[in-house]
Amino acid sequence: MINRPTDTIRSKQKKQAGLLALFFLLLPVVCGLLPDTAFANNVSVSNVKLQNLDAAAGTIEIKFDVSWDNYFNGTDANDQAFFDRAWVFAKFYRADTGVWDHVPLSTGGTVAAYNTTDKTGITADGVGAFLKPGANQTFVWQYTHVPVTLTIASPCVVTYTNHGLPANSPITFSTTGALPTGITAGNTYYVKAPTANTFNISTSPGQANVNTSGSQSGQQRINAPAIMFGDNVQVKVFAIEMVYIPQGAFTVGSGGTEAGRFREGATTNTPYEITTEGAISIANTAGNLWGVSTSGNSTIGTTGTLPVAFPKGYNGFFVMKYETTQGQYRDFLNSLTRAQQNNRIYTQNSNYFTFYNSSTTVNYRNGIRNPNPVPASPTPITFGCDLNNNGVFNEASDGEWVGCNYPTYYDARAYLDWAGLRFMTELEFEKAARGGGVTPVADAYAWGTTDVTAATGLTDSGTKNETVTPSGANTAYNNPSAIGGPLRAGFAATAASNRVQSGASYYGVMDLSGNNWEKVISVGSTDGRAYTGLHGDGCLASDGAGNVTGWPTYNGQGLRGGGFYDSSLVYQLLSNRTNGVWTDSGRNQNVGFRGARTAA
Ligand SMILES: [Ca+2]
Ligand SMILES: [Ca+2]
Ligand SMILES: [Ca+2]
Repeated sequence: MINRPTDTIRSKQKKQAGLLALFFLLLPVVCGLLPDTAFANNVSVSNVKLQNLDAAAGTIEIKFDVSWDNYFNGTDANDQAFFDRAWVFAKFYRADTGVWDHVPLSTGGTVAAYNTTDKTGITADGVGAFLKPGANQTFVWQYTHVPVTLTIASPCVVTYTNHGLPANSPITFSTTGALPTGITAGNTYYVKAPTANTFNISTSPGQANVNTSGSQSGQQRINAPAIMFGDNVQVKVFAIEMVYIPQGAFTVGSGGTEAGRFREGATTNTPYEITTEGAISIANTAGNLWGVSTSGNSTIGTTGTLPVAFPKGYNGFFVMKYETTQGQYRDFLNSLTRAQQNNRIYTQNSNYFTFYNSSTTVNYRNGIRNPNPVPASPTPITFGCDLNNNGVFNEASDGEWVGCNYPTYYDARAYLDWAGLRFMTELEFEKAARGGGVTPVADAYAWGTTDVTAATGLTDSGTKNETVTPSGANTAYNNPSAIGGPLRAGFAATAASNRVQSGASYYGVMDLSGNNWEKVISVGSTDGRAYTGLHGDGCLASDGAGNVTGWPTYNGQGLRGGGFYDSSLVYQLLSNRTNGVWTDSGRNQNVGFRGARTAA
């Protein structure tokens, strides 16, 4: 079977370049290239450079290498190929505004437009790209295009954080989808009533506000210089390892004894086969999707319809190979404004652990920490990982590879919007775990069997090599005192481990059973069923909120897979729906998340 790599995930490289110098030299200017702090990460991005500035076109290339261990592929029981890719996206920083913004990607470099056969390339929305390992890859960044958000309102409000545009600045708009009614792509508009992060627009200087109506889609962009010659610009390239889950039929529910499990209507315990991305009827009648519980958190909810747009897992999709790690969440926080950061953490107190108030003690192995001192607002905080609690950030044993517990639903929603991803649904969770075309094993874990070996101790705590004792353990539960929190994402995989030993799903997705419970979109609630699976655009609201159209409130959330803290292993069974509906907006030491993306 597929051996899963042992490490996580995050990677970044930072490159500073004076673009005026670039313009004259037409060469990358290397200044301030950071050491590769992502050593031993599974995915590594390195040698990030800015090159080939074209001032007339307003473009510049971002060049980088991306690599990871144990690049794999296989064929599932539906005879469909699956494999891993890196989801790569970039952020840029303007020293004049002090803000990190998302880089909209264009073709023209070595990375072509997304190819539906190979599942590589820049996605149609320009938010990022799925890539194979390779050196000297290049994106084109059209730096005159800045992602913004528009309201559909009277007047229309444009949100562009720290835009710096004075009143009456001429601007145009473009889109990867559709602009709302009232704004025409390419027409000239004028900035009106600017605040730090927003403005209205008019069709002539000083004239009436433009109002918007109807609907919008895709990424909206303002065509104004994102960078100016002579600006000090930094670019970070992020990579997240993802697994492609191919199109094909699969089964939900196992026919076992799991709480709340799915079954086919009008049967006692027959698993239900998902054979379409079309609408699915939810009813306790033959041929329809139903569940064994109609009350509490394990409920299937009311009779109804799962609309066409709800991601059902029949069509192909990508899912993150690992739970979001603490290092990834740290990197996310470190690219936000202070106002955004403040809503994505629990405490701003100096020296405190970020997710836990009134303590300089590590709680349940979340080592994300505030510096000492925290700067006065509005200066952004630079967070670090400090699991070993010595006040020195991002050391080799500071746990940045550990699954990130404690984020709220809204924290996860913001992270996924920022990363250009989306939540997975609980149907996709079962597909990613069980595999397409696979006959369910009653009461199986994500690794496909009912066998389980619980971890009781830690080795190399907090490091990239962290593993557990006894040898062969593939999950933890009941919060073992010698562990005390979630483990390194993918902790059980070694170069020699098989699927059961590594705790891997059918497709090689790690820790779907156990470590942290995972936030999914629920089939059991009205709010969840309204989810349409649109992707994040890389940009957050000025208060740090994820703002993708159609993503539910926390009432649309479910939890799957169980966690280290639970007193029983039954929650880790892949069809367990004890918390299939989870209407909680708070933080929990036992809950994390991961992202997904629809594969066209
Ligand atoms: Ca430390
Ligand atoms: Ca998990
Ligand atoms: Ca957004």
